[in-house]
Amino acid sequence: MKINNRGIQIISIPKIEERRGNLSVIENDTIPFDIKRVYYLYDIPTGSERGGHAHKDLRQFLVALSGSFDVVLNDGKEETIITLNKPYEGLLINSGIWRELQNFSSGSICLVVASEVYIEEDYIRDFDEFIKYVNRK
Ligand code: T46
Repeated sequence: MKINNRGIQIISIPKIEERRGNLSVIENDTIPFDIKRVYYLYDIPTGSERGGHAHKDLRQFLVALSGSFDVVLNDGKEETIITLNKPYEGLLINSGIWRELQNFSSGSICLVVASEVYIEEDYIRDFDEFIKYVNRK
């Protein structure tokens, strides 16, 4: 599964560097969807894994605000692992992509910018069901 195909893309976030420190901003023109929701994962215990699902419609943009973690992505055919570790770079995950987040470093924070509000019905939480869903499309 290639970066910059229809499924996933690394996007740079504008950075304003000053002697006082850096500031990065995500606006509607930074990512290719209107922002409807923002949430973040933090206080993640060592060895813990998040995700383990795909979305039917939701698009998301993930940023390692602090520390690092791996995102394992699967489009139903191929698997790709992306390490996020820069607060000025994010990973766009389009709909129909299975994702698992793992190898969180101590104190890491994962910011998620989402295209939709939370809807449980949008989730596919079973991998076999995901494969069937992808093959139907
Ligand atoms: C994703 C990864 C990166 C809510 O009530 N509202 C919300 O907006 C979200 C995201 C979750 N929840 C509830 C649902 C569950 O009871 O919070 C609980 C944990 O959710 P979940 O098991 O889905 O968390 P993760 O970290 O495995 O997955 C989340 C997102 O759900 C998912 O879309 O891509 O973060």
